[in-house]
Amino acid sequence: MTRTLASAQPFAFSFNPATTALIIIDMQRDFLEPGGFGAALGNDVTPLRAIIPTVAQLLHAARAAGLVIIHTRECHRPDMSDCPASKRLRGDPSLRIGDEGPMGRILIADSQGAALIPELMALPGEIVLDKPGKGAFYATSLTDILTDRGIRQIIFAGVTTEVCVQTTMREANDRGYDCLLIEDATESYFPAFKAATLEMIRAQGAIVGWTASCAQLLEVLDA
Ligand code: C5J
Repeated sequence: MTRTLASAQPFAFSFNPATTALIIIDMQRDFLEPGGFGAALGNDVTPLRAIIPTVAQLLHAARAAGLVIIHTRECHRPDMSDCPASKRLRGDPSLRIGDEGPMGRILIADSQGAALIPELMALPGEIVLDKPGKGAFYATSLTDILTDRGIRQIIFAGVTTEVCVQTTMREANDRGYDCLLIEDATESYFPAFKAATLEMIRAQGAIVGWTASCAQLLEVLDA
């Protein structure tokens, strides 16, 4: 049955729980805990940790409503054959992708750092999608996963707003999905980048998609 989130911006967002997926982007220890990749790039992880309770609330509500749940992880194979040199060598981080850090090798699939944070572990039956890029459609089976399950609308949460979340939302929008980003369930290391991303997503008549708060969505999802 179609539900309408009348308070979404820039106008009402309609979705059917039976054809909607929740995609939680990269809520991994490497981005949210000290000693990971985000910190190695010089970032303070504290603002990202502040959204954990809201993402958990969203996840529980989505599970209760029977949405398809997909968790993504930005990470690479241990042999790093899926990590271009341009990505590994970019900038001057204190630890590069593949280097040994306090949580194992940075952004490598089997390391502790690449794992989802304990507060947001996937349940059996939920999809955990490893992706080598910023966008979750690049070099993954996400298109097949969504098509097989009849998904038409996608609700997004996770980190970081202007990098992996925005890239994936734009990829999804181009593929014909209606996309809603939950404002208080996404975060950036840079507050101005988050604010700009939310604005550019919903500008020009929802050119990339819609935004709403978690409480606004839950009012409709729980109804
Ligand atoms: C970044 C991400 N910021 N998950 N990754 O490098 O947004």
